[in-house]
Amino acid sequence: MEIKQFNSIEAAKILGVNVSTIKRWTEEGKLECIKTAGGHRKFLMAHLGDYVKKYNHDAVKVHLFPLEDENDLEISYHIVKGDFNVLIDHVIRRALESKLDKVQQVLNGLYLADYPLYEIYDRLVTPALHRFGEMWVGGDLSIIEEHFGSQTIRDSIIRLQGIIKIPAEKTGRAICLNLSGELHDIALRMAANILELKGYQVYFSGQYTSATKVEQGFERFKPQRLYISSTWIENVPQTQEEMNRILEVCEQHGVDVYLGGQAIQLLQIEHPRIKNYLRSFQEAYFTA
Ligand code: B12
Repeated sequence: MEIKQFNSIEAAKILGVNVSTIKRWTEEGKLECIKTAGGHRKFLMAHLGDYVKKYNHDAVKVHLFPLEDENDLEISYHIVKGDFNVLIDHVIRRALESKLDKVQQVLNGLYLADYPLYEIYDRLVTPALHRFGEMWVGGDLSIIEEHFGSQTIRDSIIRLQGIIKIPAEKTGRAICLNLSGELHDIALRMAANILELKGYQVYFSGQYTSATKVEQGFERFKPQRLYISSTWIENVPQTQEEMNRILEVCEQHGVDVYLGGQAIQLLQIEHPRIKNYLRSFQEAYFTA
């Protein structure tokens, strides 16, 4: 069995204090540790657990999230170690139970542990959502469970937005939309968060935005960029017509277009205003 150990930096992250505080607590005997032959401190889960039980009420500013029990400590271990596969399983399980706070803990925890936002989206949220799709197709998930799960994840992404450090000074303006008939808006929400992080003023129009609304948005808010996410298209010719109209409006207003989502492949999208087809949130981050 693997023995779970933290170094001082990881222990500091979990307990929400500086490394120097960790050192002091070990010297005062408040926090137990193992000293390696090289003189480094190593902490077992049990050491941190004992500390939390004894001193958690002494207003420790817990950095990752409030540690209520052994399970929370276990999750914080996987966060600090970046065990995304374990975290995906945990998030799926908790989301299907509609345990918003538990899903939130993981997203907030990863962000506070300094994982880039795009990594949280590409390595945790996207695979979890894809898994819901597979489970649903495989008959392992009812439609209502899939709704519970995806809505819980959607809400936790919106809440995560609350702790993202957004630059006060704006570097640009972007409109984010889904085409008519589209309900899948989670990827778009994540793209919007990435843009906000990069200093964009985002106008989030979301599900069911038609070409007419885009034109009104351009006139009023004068964006430089338009982000379109398309996951599912019911009527391809109709959506193609709508896309053509949107691209015409972009041409008139000098707006650059960034596309994402699997259903985009169903459309003809050769156009000088289209700057990029984005396959990940990492790409969205580095092209923003
Ligand atoms: C959640 C979900 C729903 C929710 C949506 C809730 C919401 N508010 O979004 C609900 C329950 C409403 C729903 C409904 C339907 N859904 Co649905 N849904 C899903 C599910 C599980 C997750 C979708 C999602 O958010 N994916 C997460 C994103 C991050 O992944 P992605 O779309 O692959 O995007 C990647 C890239 O393309 C990129 N990206 C995407 N967009 C953008 C945008 C930008 C700007 C950037 C930078 C990047 C980017 O980022 C991702 C990274 O790789 C998928 C399963 C799946 N494989 O995705 C099915 C899935 C998309 N749904 C499907 C279907 C069939 C439907 C319905 C038709 C079901 C029905 N019969 O009613 C309806 C259609 C509703 C409609 N009118 O749109 C199918 C689509 C199959 C197809 N391609 O034809 C899927 C694939 C499930 C399946 N395996 O069959 N769904």
